[in-house]
Amino acid sequence: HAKAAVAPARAPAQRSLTVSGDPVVDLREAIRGKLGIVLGVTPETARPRDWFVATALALRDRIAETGLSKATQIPHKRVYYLSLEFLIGRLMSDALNNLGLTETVREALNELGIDLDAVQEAEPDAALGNGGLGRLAACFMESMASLSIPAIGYGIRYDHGLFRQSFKDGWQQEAPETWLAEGNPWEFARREATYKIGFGGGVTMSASGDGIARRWQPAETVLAVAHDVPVVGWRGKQVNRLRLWKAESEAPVDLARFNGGDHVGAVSERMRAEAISRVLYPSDASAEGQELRLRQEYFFTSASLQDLVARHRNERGDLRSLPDHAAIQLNDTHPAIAVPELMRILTDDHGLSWEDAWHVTTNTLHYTNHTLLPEALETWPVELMERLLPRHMQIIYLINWMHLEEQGKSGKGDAAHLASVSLIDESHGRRVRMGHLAFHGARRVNGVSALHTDLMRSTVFSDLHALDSDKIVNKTNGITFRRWLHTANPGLTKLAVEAVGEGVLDNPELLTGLDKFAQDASFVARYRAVRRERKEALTAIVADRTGIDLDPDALFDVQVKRIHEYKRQLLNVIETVALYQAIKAEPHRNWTPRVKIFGGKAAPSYVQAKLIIKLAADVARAVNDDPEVAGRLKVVFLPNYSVSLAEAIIPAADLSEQISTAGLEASGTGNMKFALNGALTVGTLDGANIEIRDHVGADNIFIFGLDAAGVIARKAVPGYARAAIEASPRLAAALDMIASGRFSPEEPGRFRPLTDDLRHRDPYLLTADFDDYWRTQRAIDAAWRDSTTWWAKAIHNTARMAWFSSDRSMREYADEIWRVRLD
Ligand code: GL9
Repeated sequence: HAKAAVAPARAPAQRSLTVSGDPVVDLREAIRGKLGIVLGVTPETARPRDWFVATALALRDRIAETGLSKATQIPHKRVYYLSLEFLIGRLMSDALNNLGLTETVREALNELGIDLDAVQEAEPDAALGNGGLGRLAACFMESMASLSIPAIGYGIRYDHGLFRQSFKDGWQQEAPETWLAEGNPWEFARREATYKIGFGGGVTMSASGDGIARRWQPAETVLAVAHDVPVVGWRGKQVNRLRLWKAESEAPVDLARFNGGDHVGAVSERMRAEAISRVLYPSDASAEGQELRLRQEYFFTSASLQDLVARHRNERGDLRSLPDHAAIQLNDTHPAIAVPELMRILTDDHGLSWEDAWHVTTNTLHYTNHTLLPEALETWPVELMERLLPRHMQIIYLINWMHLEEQGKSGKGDAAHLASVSLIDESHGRRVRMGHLAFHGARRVNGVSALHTDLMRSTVFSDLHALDSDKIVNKTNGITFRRWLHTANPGLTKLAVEAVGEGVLDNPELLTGLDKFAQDASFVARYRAVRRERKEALTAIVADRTGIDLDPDALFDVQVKRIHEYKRQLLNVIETVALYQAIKAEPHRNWTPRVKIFGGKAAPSYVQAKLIIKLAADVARAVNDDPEVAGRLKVVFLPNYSVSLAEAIIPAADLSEQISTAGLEASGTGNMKFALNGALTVGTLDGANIEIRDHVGADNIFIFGLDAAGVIARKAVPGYARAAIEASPRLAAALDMIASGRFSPEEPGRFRPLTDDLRHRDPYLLTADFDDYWRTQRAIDAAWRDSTTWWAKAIHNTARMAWFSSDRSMREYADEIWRVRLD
């Protein structure tokens, strides 16, 4: 699909890369040169993949030139964003858009007979994350570069990102993802930045001055080798880096074993080392507690801290000034081992006193919590920590002892309080609570929406919060408009520029100027035409990937996100079944034609989530094959949801499903992307939905169901699920139809685990919210038929979403958490 110019058409001439004085000619020749000299192919034999690599390399030269001109200046303070996940997706559209080179490169490729869109399609997604948490880290990196905040993101260079999803008879199949199979043209390998990461072994003690020096003697060492991916800010002003660590072995082959004939054993140590950066764990919002995961967490945290400590020593010398020049953000608890690791580096390796080291640590580290789901709160068995990280376990014990002593001194030494604030959970075997550790070691702790932050204060962290009520702050999530408006929806961006001026590209607050066009017939017509074009493009993708034909005139009702019980895709499927029954009962009523679009991956071990996908697929088959509902209802499950697919789906959506059980979705960020692109939201009062309602206005969003307090109250009522089903004949009928095997005639009992669970437990309160959801959906049907009102609401959504820019989030972090000055 067309990616029109929204940025300045041509970039200013570049210094040493300027040869002819004409940027199109220079880029054309640069690309041709990369093709021949680097890839060794001719334009005639080059595959789309070769064109992508050649174009990326030509762009990388230009990015490196911008980045290097700044590299000599030492910034006053840097932000270090530590994250086990960066769901960055494709990088070419970001680079082109932010450098203002989209049209220049399009022309350059055109002159070579090549279409830029096809080249962009050849780029694999860098899926180094599972979902919202990893995508947030990617948006934040882009915004920091755009705001010229000096920042380095630290993570793992996984050989295999999130698995590829396909379907076999409606069941999810997982295949390895291979984004690195042909190398990564964006990255720079930095072997000079290689660090040793220890595991296991023991701790030796020796007399030292007036005390005892402890030193960790690891049994095993793995190398962490830096690979830098440039992150270009808007208008190319600043280039930051994402530094991803690759695990390597010190001894690539054991020659003695090899010569002795043990050819496989000779490389076993290497395999064990390299396993650390081999694959992304595909679990989301659940902690699986495997040893390899702890090894990954410590590996990237230690490498990152060693790297930033070395940089600080080079630039400033004294480590006691680290908090003045570095702010470290821990993205969830995955890097929480940073607390004892920084203490270890500062005391054992660099000789700081415990007091000085604790001061440095607790003034440099900050922690973001992304979920309160109990199954997602990381804890590690003390026994495993002692075996893998013996020195860290000692340090944690000492931190905890001092922390609990402090409680005693301030008169809060009762056992229940101590058990609640302790870094060690003694109730389920002995386990280290990583959330408590991160909380205690951080200067600021933040939640990701107003509601979520309030719940942090009142539930999981309430006792720790009471000890220091300034520590928890809210930082509502955001999304980068460069990707989620400018490049995903160039038509809407062009329309906005024409209506309110070019300045909207730099200052999204100007979007509010669109409000006054909400009733303007010619503007509305163009806004609708943009949506129509995106819906046609999505219709083509759906036909290509599923063989299902959609009608672009129907209401496109979309739920795309990880499949999880608390996100309640099942509620949407049950409503679909109820609608199917209603249409069949009264086929001649004036039904609003709807297309229900689902997308998302289930963790491979999450049995219930996979069964929900299968139900959606089976319902889709029955509905789509039934001539009686043709033209009124279609159901699609789009395989292999990804960042690049999201960029095609979101601008084509009319309705955005954000229907989690209130209190359980910490924020959501997909909700923001849809509303910005003008989809109306049907949602619960959960996460950032509440703040979206506050910004777009209650008349421009469809809110239903229990709020967070209502959820807690309802769960206290015995037999609440059974009562709700008895009170709702429509819900009962839909559940009966699913339970009867109507959608799975070859295996009638297939969905009983789902329906039985709803009847007897329903922990996510689908039954409580069903009737209100149904009513709201029917109100949405009516609203769609009143098209003047519908499109006015849509335009109000686009106009009022500016606050959800991740630039706003990053400014708030910079001011209130990191204390870095912005120019
Ligand atoms: C999440 C929350 O569930 C989301 O509500 C939130 O928007 C994001 C970003 O703050 O973080 N926490 C979490 O563990 N995930 C989130 O999406 N899960 C994944 O990333 C898969």
